[in-house]
Amino acid sequence: MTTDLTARTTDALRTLGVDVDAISGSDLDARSPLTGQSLFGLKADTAESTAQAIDAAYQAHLAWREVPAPVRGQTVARLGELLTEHKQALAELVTVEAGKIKSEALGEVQEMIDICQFAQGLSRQLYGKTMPSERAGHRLQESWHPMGVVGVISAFNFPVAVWSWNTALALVTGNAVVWKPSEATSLTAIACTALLDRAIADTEAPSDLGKLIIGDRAIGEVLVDSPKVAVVSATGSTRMGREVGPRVAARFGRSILELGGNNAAVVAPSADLAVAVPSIVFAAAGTAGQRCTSTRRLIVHESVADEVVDKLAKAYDSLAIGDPFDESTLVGPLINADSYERMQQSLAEAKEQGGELVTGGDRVEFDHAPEGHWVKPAIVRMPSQTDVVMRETFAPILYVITYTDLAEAIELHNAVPQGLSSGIFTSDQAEAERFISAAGADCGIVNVNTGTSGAEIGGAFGGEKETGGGRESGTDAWQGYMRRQTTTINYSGTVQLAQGVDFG
Ligand code: UN1
Repeated sequence: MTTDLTARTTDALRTLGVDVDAISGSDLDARSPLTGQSLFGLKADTAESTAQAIDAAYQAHLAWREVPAPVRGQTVARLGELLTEHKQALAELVTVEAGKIKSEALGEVQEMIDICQFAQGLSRQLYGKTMPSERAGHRLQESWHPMGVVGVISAFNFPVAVWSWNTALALVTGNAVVWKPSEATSLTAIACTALLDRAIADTEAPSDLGKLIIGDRAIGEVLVDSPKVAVVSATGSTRMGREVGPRVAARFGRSILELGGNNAAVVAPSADLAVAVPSIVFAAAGTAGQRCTSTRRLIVHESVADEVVDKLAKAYDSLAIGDPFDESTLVGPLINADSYERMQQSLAEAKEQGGELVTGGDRVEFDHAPEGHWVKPAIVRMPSQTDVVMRETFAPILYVITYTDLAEAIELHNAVPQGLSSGIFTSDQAEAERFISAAGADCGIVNVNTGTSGAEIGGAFGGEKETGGGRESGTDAWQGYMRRQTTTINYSGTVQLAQGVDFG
């Protein structure tokens, strides 16, 4: 299996324009959760080569910031074209390295194409406001300028889309990017960088606009601490964000944090279960529960709880678990053994805290991949929102708790420290409105009759509280990659001070 997978991966890399011999080395293993084994060895970066990459990106940005934004948009548009052309090959690498099923891997690449198109449109819409001045013959305006170098730290679970959200916006807004991907997904990162380099060459943009650094946290620290990196956009655990956020803040850098979620779906008595159940199954068990937006808590009205749990359990029992390359598979492997261990640990704690396992939780073993870690997605009924429920376990566990009235559901919903994504399933409009109102769910994403995962790129993506407060992708998230400049222009030929101040 590993030999086949190595050959398949090498083919995909070549199709994507990667010089496989040039990346080979012995510093780091490229692994696949499909086998749990190493595919081949890679070269890694050092603190020194990271500092060089930052310097090169900084120099590239100096030229790039003077290129008109709509022209910058052409480079990103070209990246979108190359992604469209290479969609299959890149999705194949996403499956190999992150273990995503084919359809989700293709969806992730589609998300990249979408953001490139969005960013190109945006390149003509980096609007600044003009405000009326209180002084005669004066104009007051805001304009937006590039920040410099944007450092992107990304996680294994969206190995390519999260980079593209940041990179597409950072590039059209006139920045250069230095990317530190998860060590688990170096190959997809190498492939994306090859495509970006091609887009840069095809559009005659500065060659060092998109640098990649491969390796462990030590090189990430160089990125986080470098005063040349104006913005650090980091996706990962809240624990990681607790380190990155204060370190960037200590040097007055800007950070965009997309951290842990503990997303809940509320199921009201009036919910259309034909919509609710499949939506919850996708959000909770899809991607093997490894999205930051995965549904981890089900807050269900007591009058429908048994029926909903029963329907979910039936759906869970029919989920095809296995090789993500197989079209019929819906649940692929967990990323590694640690992830499996953490899931087992949480299930044991849930039991100690009064939980009752409804279904799932056991390992599914395949002869061809003894070191792979597949699990049956689990549903656990909990007596209340205990400690284990308050915490994000990055695996397919759905904790079920019941409520009696909507106010209680909202209270339970908001009681966790994280605030990324939420959803309510209801046919009662007043209830839906209440849930999305200021007095409702406290997340960055609040859906109605739609699951917590699978957001479109057009909306700003991110969450509150321990999720970190950052926003990426749609609407005005581009402002996170630019500095705002306020300008007063005096064309009156006289001196007039604001606020009516008289200075002789
Ligand atoms: C993530 O898991 O870090 O909304 C991002 C979603 C995807 C992005 C998830 N569009 O589930």
